[in-house]
Amino acid sequence: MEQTFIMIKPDGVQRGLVGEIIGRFEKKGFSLKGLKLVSVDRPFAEKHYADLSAKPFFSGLVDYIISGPVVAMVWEGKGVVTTGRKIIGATNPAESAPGTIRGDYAIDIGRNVIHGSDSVESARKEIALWFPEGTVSWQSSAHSWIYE
Ligand code: DAT
Ligand code: MG
Repeated sequence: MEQTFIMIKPDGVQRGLVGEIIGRFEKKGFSLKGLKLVSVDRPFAEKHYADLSAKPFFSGLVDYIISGPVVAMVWEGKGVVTTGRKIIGATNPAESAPGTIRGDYAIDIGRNVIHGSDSVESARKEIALWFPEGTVSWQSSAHSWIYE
């Protein structure tokens, strides 16, 4: 089944939003397959955001991601990449709809609380980068109550 990489950024951890964010993915019906609290160094953060290395905000973005621990997660479920992005909301919180994580909990684009993979291919790469040790294979006992 489809998987996505979700990361609660340092501001989300510092602001005590970890439980709230995990709860939203859990209550939707997605399954948690990997979870860790980790501080990453500059080369690692630069690798995660390599596609954005030419952007003027790149070094500020990397400074932000390495400014404190982050919660790295793998979530699984039907359509989880696209639906995960909807749960997260638009990149700029000024444009994120209320009810989304960024719409409810963020104001500035450079403090937008959470990352989610933008495609199945990015998810595959990001999961390989953040979880080289692999993830956990299990199926929720609620599976048949969530999927028809
Ligand atoms: P997203 O995180 O929604 O996938 P992205 O991949 O385009 O967005 O950019 C990664 C992060 O970089 C984003 O969460 C916040 C920051 N960012 C993006 N565009 C920015 C901009 N114009 N100014 C400042 N920071 C920006
Ligand atoms: Mg992105």
